[in-house]
Formats: sequence, C-alpha cells, structure tokens
Amino acid sequence: FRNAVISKAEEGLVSMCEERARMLQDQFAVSINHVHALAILVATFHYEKHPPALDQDTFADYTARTSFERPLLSGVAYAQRVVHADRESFERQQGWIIKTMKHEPSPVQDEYAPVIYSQETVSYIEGLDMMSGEEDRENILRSRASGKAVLTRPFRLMSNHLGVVLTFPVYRDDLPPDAKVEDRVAATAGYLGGAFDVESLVENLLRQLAGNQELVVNVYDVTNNSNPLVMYGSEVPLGNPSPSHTSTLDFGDPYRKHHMICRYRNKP
Ligand code: WA2
Repeated sequence: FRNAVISKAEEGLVSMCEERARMLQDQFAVSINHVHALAILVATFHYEKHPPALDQDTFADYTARTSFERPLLSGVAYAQRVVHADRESFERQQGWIIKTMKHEPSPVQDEYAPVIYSQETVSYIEGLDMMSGEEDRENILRSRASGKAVLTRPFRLMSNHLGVVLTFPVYRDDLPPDAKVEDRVAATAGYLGGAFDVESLVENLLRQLAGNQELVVNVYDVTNNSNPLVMYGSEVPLGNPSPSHTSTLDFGDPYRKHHMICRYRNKP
C-alpha cells in the first residue's frame, strides 16, 4: 500500500514535470521561429531594397505589434556588422558613436556589432557594440560561422534578470546551405537576436499551471555535464534526498544541452 502511494506521487511528479518541459520547449520554439522570420525581414527590407526600406520606427512598430509571437523574449534587436575601416563613416552617417555595453565610447576593435534597430522594450541596447559583451560576442561568432540560431549560456542580462540570448546571422548575399565558414563570415551583414528573460517570463508561465504551489522547478544548461549552470530556479542544496524527475529539453541549438529537474516542495 505504501509503495502504491509513493508511485502515485511519482507518477504525478513525472507528468507535471513533462507538462512543464514540453510547454517551455514549445514556447522557446515558437519564439525562435519568429526571430528567424525577423532575420529574413531585415535581409529583405534592409539589404535587398536600395535604398533600404526599413528604419528604427518601422522596426519598433513591427516588433511591438508582433511581440505576442515571441512569448519568452523580452525584446529583439538588429546589430549591424561594422569593420573598423568603416567605423568613421558609419558613425558620421548615424550621428552617434559606437559605445561598449558598459556605456563607454568603444576602443578600437577589428570590427563592431552596434545595434541600429531595437524593440522599444530593449531600447537601452541601441548604439551599443554587442561584441563588447563576452556571451553576446561568442554567440555572434558562432551564429555567423554556422548560419544557424545559437543560444548563450545563462547569464545576467542587461535587465539584471537571469536569461539567455538568441542570435541569428543575417547575410548580404544568399548563401548555399553548404557554404564554407569563410564564405559565411565574409558575407555577414549583421545579427538579429533577442533576450530570453527566463527569470521573469518562465516564472509567469509556470504560475499559470495547476500544481504550481507544490512543485519546485529548476532548469539547467548541462552543456558541460560536470558543471551544470542554473538557467531557472534556485540552487537546490547538494544531496537533497527528496525524489526528483528530470525531463530533457531541446531549445534548438544542438551545441547546448538543457534539462529540467522537478521536485515536490518539502512540506513544513
Ligand atoms: N539583448 C538584450 N539584453 C541583453 C543582451 C541582448 N543581446 N545581452 C545582454 N543583455 C542584437 O545577437 C544580436 C541581443 C543581441 C542581438
């Protein structure tokens, strides 16, 4: 009888954890699909029209009106690739100088990725060189080499919330799917991306589900299996004896591995 009670509880844990993992994974997937479409929008209207048929006001308006398509993203933006030789003319044309993510004038670099279009919710990254932040920079380099969507490890976003950044490359010319890395890098025009505000938006998502009170949910980046990184939730003390269930998550970047661990909240 006791075993039957335990297994009923475990069954509940498994089904509640799977429900949450599938819901989170689905909301990631729809958000990423829509950012993919935004990258194509920038390629089409900024690069394939002469002169460009896109500006900050249009980008801000379109991204505000379609934000419901990206439920886990706090905002999206477009950072243009600027090589050092073009910096002066870029700054003159824009009427502002490229700044670092610490809001200082950017020192000389081989190249920069200043934000030229942003959703109003992340307007604070306008004009900032996204290559000046370690996580953003790694994402930019990995996305343009692969031609695919990439995610950072979890880190404190500029909003001060824990989250991850998503980046899609935008190329000047249409590239064949088997293009070489050098060709991809050479054809790179910029980077369309956004911030997954995991800390506040996942909290919101989980709050709406039945059983939220009794369940403790953690999400980890387990890309390096021996060093799991907390992506959502609070650190559970090591050696916690209460039963847990682990659900795997696929957020669409094959380089990164994630999973969700669920436990029942200890009764007082
Ligand atoms: N967006 C919003 N908040 C952030 C952030 C970011 N990156 N990085 C740290 N806090 C325009 O990959 C290109 C967005 C970066 C895209």
